[in-house]
Amino acid sequence: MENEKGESSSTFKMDNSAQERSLPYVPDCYAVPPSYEPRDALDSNSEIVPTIDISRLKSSDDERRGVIQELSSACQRFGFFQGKNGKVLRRSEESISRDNGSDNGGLGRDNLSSRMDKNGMQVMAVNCYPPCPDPTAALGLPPHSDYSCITILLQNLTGLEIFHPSAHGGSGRWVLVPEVKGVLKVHIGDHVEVLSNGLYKSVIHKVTLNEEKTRISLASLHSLGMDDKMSVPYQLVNNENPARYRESSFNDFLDFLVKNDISQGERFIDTLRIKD
Ligand SMILES: O=C(O)CCC(=O)C(=O)O
Repeated sequence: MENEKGESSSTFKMDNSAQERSLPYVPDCYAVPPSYEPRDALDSNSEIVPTIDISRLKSSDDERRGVIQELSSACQRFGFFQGKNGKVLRRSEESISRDNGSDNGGLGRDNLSSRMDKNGMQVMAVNCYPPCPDPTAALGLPPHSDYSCITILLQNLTGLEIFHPSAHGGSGRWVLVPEVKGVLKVHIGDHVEVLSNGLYKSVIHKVTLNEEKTRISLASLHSLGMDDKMSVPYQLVNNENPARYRESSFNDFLDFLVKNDISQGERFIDTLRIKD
């Protein structure tokens, strides 16, 4: 459809964004809603975000067991780690599933890897966050978790913050992920929280803006196929430990996105939780 000037309603207008117009203030449409007020102040001690040398997975059995323990602990506490020196995806994926149970059932290394190899998807997101005149008034991305098994991320500047749920006696705290050269950030996604029946946490994260510099991040999300259901493996379920999540697929997640506003804090994984 065209207006009286002959412009199509689908025409993408250039030179119209807040950045291109060099606005010295944050327009209302970008302002952070009150519901995003930090649940607690940012923790400036970024040292606590674990950096793990993945190449040690190729070392002796003892060394390897040590790395798997470190990965497991990071996935339980944060749902996040920084991986250096390795083929991060394959090796961390294998270690995460191995630590999580035997290799011969629904959740083991071979099972998850072969499902990923057969039908798995990789989605690449290239995010560009222009400088913001008032970084306290807007966010690059609102708090969310990823509907993937894992997400691997590369950033040119700091800005990524993860929520550390057990900090401060359980009230939680945002932690700024430090920029360490040559290191990839690995997020545990909703799929792995379900696969581990809640042992590993799908990390809630958000992106803050920089007053002077443009931030760019490359996020590679790895998940099962569109209709492939992720469920809690029967090996993890017994009378004391019932299944805590319903099964779901990527397509179910997309349906949820159509019907809900995740910018208002809605999380798909919350709809999967089975109440006691
Ligand atoms: O830019 C970042 O650091 C995070 C990107 C992200 O969370 C996403 O693409 O879902």
